[in-house]
Amino acid sequence: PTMASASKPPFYITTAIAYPNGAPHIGHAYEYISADTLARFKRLDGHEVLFVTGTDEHGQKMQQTAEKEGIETRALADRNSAAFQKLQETLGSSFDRFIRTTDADHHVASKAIWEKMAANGDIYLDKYSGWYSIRDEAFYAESDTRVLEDGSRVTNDTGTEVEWTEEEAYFFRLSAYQDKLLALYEEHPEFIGPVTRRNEVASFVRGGLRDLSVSRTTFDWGVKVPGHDDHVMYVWVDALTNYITAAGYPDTESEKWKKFWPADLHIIGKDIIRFHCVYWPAFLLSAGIELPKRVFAHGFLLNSGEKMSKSVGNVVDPYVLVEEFGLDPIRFFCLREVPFGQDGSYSHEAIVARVNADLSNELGNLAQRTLSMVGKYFDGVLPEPVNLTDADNELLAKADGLLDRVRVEFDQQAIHTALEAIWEVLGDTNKYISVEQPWKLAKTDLERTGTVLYICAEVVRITTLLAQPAMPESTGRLLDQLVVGPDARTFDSIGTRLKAGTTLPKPTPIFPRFEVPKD
Ligand code: ME8
Repeated sequence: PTMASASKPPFYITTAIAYPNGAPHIGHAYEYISADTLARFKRLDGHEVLFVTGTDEHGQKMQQTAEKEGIETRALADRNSAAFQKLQETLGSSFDRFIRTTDADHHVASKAIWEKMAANGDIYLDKYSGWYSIRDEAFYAESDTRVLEDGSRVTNDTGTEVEWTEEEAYFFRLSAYQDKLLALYEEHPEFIGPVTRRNEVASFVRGGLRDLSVSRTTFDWGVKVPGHDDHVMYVWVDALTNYITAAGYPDTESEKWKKFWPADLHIIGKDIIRFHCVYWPAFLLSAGIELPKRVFAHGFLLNSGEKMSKSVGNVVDPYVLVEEFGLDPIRFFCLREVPFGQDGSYSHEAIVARVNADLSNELGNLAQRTLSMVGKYFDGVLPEPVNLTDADNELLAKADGLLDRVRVEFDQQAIHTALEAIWEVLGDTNKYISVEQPWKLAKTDLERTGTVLYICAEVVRITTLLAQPAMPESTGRLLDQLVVGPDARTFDSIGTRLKAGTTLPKPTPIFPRFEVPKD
């Protein structure tokens, strides 16, 4: 966690923890980039942030995959968990902890919450018989499944295969929480975002809740149920618990716990809303633990409009994209192109179009023109702005007002509209520079030329500061060119101004243009 001013509350943000049963794909990368951007925004805005991500290593899917590969489950988990961590690092993710559910402290926390739920009378022993999807790690009512022509049975929702399961199991009294959950959605409408998701969850809960099977006895790869070594916890019980493990649970007297729990924001994908918005708050209510403030579900990333699948062969390796376009252009594309909370599509053409228009033209070109004219007409010394016109003041005021606008968007996880607002001001600045024409002014009025260039440089500084969460690396290089020091890059520096008289280095373009491929 980073240090921050005392006046702003700490901020705890998490991603889903991925199943490391295979290599990470672009969907995982999308979630990491988004959550990292939200975490970085809060840090730059003066909050002490705890950003947690990791891997969900237990359950039947992991054990089954390992058996197929002929290796120990632990070895599969180690290998793939490392691949997920490496992806995060490649994406520039600023996570504070990479939690693995096989970590010792996580087993302690999982047992502790289980014991609380049991002590509250919410856990009882019975027999489960019904359908289970190993792919989804989820139980399904028969009415939520159908039989295909080949005789196999799949879920209506996710299309994954289910198998008949009969075993002794502990159950969680989920049915007892229906009213409390409905009251939660009612009293805290902000608990689930986007809004449409809240309506879906509420109507699901209104339809009635059945008690949930929360332990398994037909395999043993999991957290052992306290006092009942022949049972392992249902993987979702321990998976969700990762969020409190990382905040220090069960040590509820610790600094960390007091500072960071309840979590401010769980970022997840739309396919796991029910687990996070129904089961998770019910477990916490049962255990007497405060509820997280908000769960936000992002959409799915589709390849040119099609769902990625191994059988279609269109699964995109995030490393290949980063290799081809560079990290920050990919981050920017994901964040700007896809309205956060909705599904999004990516294609080579769409990436090239977005990156060329917004990064290369609107920002890169503006910065490069401005800085090279400072070089050409002022020997690289930032000129003093004098006799500001209405147009100058108007543009500066827009840039100065951006932080407030962008903060409102970020607080609703509207990352795309936050970036849109920043780029709107860059658009205004590009119009301004083509109206003012400093390259012509330089022949007649050097003073006015200097003012125009100063204003442009100042807008570039402010917009670049605000774009840092999305593109940490390239904005850093651009701020270097503006001689904005490391201590002047947090958002409280937005209210300052570039110092006239500063010598700027010879600029180099930050955002290359891409060609549309022939095929
Ligand atoms: O669900 N586009 O793990 P997971 C965008 N272990 N997001 C996607 C995606 C896509 N194409 N495919 C998957 C799990 N995701 C559980 C989570 S949390 C306590 C346990 C998202 O590896 C998905 O929605 O299947 C989820 O948020 C994350 O990637 C991990 O998915």
